[in-house]
Amino acid sequence: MEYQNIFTQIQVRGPVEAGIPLPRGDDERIGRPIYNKLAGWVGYAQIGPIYLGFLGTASLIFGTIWFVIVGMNMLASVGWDPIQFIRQLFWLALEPPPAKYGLSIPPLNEGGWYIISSVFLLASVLLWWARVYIRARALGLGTHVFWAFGSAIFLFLSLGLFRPLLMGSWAEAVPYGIFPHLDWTAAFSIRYGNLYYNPFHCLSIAFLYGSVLLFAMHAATILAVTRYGGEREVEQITDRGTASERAALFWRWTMGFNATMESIHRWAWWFAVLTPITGGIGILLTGTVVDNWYLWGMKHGLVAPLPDLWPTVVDPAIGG
Ligand code: 07D
Repeated sequence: MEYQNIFTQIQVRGPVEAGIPLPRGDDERIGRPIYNKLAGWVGYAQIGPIYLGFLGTASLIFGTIWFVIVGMNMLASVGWDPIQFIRQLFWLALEPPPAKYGLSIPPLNEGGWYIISSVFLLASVLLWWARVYIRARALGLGTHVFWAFGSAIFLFLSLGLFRPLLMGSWAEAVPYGIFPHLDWTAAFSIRYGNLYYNPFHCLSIAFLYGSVLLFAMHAATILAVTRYGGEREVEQITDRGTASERAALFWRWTMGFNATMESIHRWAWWFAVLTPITGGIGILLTGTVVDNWYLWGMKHGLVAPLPDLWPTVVDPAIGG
């Protein structure tokens, strides 16, 4: 078999494995493992068994309840017509309550369903988060994935819980719907004077794009040295050979400095985690501490004053 390491990988198929024995008191892993060629093209060819346990099962049930409440409300909004539901799906939404209800509980059809479904979504996400922690500990791993997921949950909660609480209104939360949540994002930016001038939005973008750059550099470097065993990254940290030596040399020659087989993952983790952390800070400041990021930017010398090219134009809305 020809080994072309950008597109293909060798599919390893031995006897199916269940993984290490689990601690006492844990549930059984479920599902009979199978081999799948498609899965083998993108990852490992074996699918299952999966560990669901109490937290996983509860999380899926709560997540499904959220999903069904949102779907049923969307269906109700098109008069229970399944054809219109499918045709308009991308435009349909379950909206948060109107501002007049503040933080009180509104009637079901005016945001009540939104609040109820949000409680289920919150429970589902937090249960999954706990599951990630417990599964990592059961395998004797560090809790890095748990903390990274936690940073995403911080942004999710900043948008849907912390900021609405700080603003005193559930109306500030994000609608559930494909285009409606995008419209909300655009409207939020305009309402607060253009989010581009929010320095934490800038930082978040820097970490987001930085993550992409690091991901591409790391992936390309490792693929380039797989012929020397470079994808066996952990062994390469301690038992250094041609692969990691050459990868390091490549970067030291091209940019004068190189990460190590270990530190590159630290860089990647921090860049990824700082994207939603800085983002969440930016969201919490918007409308609470800063009302208009454009005016804020003018005041702090972030926005360059427009060049005086034409005679002053009088705003027709003001008259004169
Ligand atoms: C959203 C949080 C984690 C999510 C979780 C989800 C489930 C259920 C259900 C499968 C991603 C839990 C839920 C699991 C799933 C089912 C059924 C993480 C999230 C835990 N922006 N912008 C960012 C850029 C503009 C705006 C971040 C770029 C405009 C707002 C990021 C541009 C306007 C917000 C970013 C650009 C605007 C952001 C997000 C360019 C109007 C945010 C980081 C080139 C469109 C968010 C501070 C992230 C934020 C955010 C990038 C432009 C508005 C860096 C590149 C000017 C309102 N923007 N943006 O990781 O943090 O998200 O802002 O133009 O709230 Mg922006």
